[in-house]
Amino acid sequence: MTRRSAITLLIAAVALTFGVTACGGSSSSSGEPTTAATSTESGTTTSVGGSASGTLEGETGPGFDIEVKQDGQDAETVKAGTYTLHVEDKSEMHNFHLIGPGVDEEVTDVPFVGEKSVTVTLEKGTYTYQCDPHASNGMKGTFTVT
Ligand SMILES: [Cu+2]
Repeated sequence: MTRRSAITLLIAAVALTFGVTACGGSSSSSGEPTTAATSTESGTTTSVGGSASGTLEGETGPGFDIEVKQDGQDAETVKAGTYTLHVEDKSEMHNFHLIGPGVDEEVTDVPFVGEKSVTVTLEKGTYTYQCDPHASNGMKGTFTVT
């Protein structure tokens, strides 16, 4: 429960960050630089709340297909780090579940249709993404984190 809450907070934080960035185009009266969100990169490498080192795109449905892409290509090998995992769930009969070292995240559940983003920290090892009801029908895949 508490872990779920923490994740929800993380999502809220990410959404907030994106929201602020999206609105940052027009000049605000506060004069606060919009680059503030990225300034943490020069800080120490912290494991909590750090900026994501990349984005992974997950897709499940509408057919019996599930995939994870990075930079528009099938993710086969991914560098360890913190990622924003953006999932597009195109069917009410599939879900998107990522399982691997330190991660057991059902990003979207079966009835859900739409898009969701979560932050995941990937460690060295093999990660499996799957649709739980249809994993035994081959609706799953893996990528390696190095
Ligand atoms: Cu499925």
